[in-house]
Amino acid sequence: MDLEKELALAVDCEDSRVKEAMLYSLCAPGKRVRAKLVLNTLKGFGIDENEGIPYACAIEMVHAYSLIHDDLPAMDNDDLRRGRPTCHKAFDEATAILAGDGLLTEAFHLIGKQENDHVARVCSMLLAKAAGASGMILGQQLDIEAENKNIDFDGLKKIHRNKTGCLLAVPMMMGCVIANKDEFVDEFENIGIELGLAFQVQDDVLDIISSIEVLGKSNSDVENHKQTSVTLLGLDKAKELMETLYDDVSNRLKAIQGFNSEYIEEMIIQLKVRNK
Ligand code: GRG
Repeated sequence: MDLEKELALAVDCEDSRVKEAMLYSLCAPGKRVRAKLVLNTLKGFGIDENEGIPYACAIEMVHAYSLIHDDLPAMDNDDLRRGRPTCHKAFDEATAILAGDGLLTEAFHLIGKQENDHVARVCSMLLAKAAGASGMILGQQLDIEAENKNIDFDGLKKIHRNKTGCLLAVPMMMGCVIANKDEFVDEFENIGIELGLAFQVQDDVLDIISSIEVLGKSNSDVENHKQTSVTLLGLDKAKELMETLYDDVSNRLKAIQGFNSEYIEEMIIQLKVRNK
């Protein structure tokens, strides 16, 4: 299975400038963490990963939309993403807004086209909740409100949980539903939120220790006067916390009966040593 090919095919709409912009951002070189979490959850339950491809693509489409909109001048006003000019720089602002809207909407179109009604309904509900105004959108709003403010680490954790955690938890939750293991959804949600916190603390660390060339994106946090795990805890404590959180996620996954955690654990090993 070629995930990159599947992603390009997932954008199933008329040829247009907005489709070009959607593909430009979706197919830019990302780590595909969210897609791989769906596929590796399925493998952990002994299910063929191909069953999860449309759902994995839908999550990456929602993620790509969030990155396009987050980079806009009205938000973080960033010029570089995934090592390339941001969507509004490569196209124009109006097209970038539409490309984000298009990816979000087409993600749900893709899920709605799937044959298994129960899986499609529950997965679209879970994805909408994670990306919506009680999840990622709320996180983004809280993040904007926190600019120039002295929030504490609990305040920052709330932002991270919503902005990053929800969209990192939902792939594993959807994996449970696709695998017909709905009873595991709540446990994977809790684990995914912790994984999201580890991932975001690491992002804060990388923003300090890695160069813009390696990261392939600008660090607008300083310019936008945002608190991060590093400004609140210090670099060493933030690194320590990241390690502890990743280890805890691995241990919690290992403890799930009937689930082979080795595939996601392997991802965690790779995530721990990422430099972007
Ligand atoms: C604008 C609706 C809206 C939401 C914005 C996703 C997001 C919320 C903002 C992007 C900025 C940011 C630092 C978000 C935290 C989540 C995060 C670490 C995103 C980057 O994810 P990676 O590292 O990116 O998986 P790639 O490019 O590898 O897919």
